[in-house]
Amino acid sequence: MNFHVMTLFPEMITQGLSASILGRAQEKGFIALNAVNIRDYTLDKHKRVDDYPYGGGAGMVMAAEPVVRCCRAVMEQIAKENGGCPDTKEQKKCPRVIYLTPQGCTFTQAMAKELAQEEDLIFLCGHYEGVDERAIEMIVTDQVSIGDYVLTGGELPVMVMIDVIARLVPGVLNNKESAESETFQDYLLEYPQYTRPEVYEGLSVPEVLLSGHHAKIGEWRRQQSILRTKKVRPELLAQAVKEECLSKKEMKFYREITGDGTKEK
Ligand code: 6GU
Repeated sequence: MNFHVMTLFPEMITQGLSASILGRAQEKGFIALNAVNIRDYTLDKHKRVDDYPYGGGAGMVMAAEPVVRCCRAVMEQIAKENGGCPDTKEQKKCPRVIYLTPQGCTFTQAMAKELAQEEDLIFLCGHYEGVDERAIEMIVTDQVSIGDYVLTGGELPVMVMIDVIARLVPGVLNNKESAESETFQDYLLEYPQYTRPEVYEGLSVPEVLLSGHHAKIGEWRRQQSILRTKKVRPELLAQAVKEECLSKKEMKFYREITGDGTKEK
């Protein structure tokens, strides 16, 4: 899968995604990262990419021209790489162009799963007070935010999105890592983990984990997930119940801890 990022700070993207699992995934060719500098596409003689907002107000606005020209160049590059066969006149579908903005829909695991099906994704990182609306109208297919807070630009959000999407691409995680990738699948948070030593500064590992009794361990872990989700994300647990993600036994446990006897059958 190919990630194309249009930004004023390409080195921030390449460096930020070069370590650990995503670094390895690039080396092995499971994903490719193409960070493109929007400034390379300005026609301004002083290489400016921003200007004052019409109507006044604080800050600067990224001009439409460099953004649109940059996007067209990336699209052409993708078309060239995909359309190697001159015999087939087959029309490739246009890649999605995602604008990172606090004005977008909130990014979710479900959205990531859908985007992970694409062969190419183009991201536009805004800066200053935003991007000229005409550029957004012309090139953008999706507007995405990563949460209800304001960042200085789209670079950190795009790294978050690429990390989440990339780990869903086959080959990026090894089997062991991918087995652990089920969080949010059934609306429950992960259970607590422990490793050696058995006692650390007087704190012991829960007895059940040392028992070797796999069914009991599995049951305990699910209960811990339910307890944790109830404590910090009660709305997620409500979803889990609503979508019938809990077993009969787990529903009994749920009613015990919530004191909800109304659904007793
Ligand atoms: Cl995508 N961009 C900026 N600048 N701030 C954000 C955001 C995006 N998502 C949450 N806050």
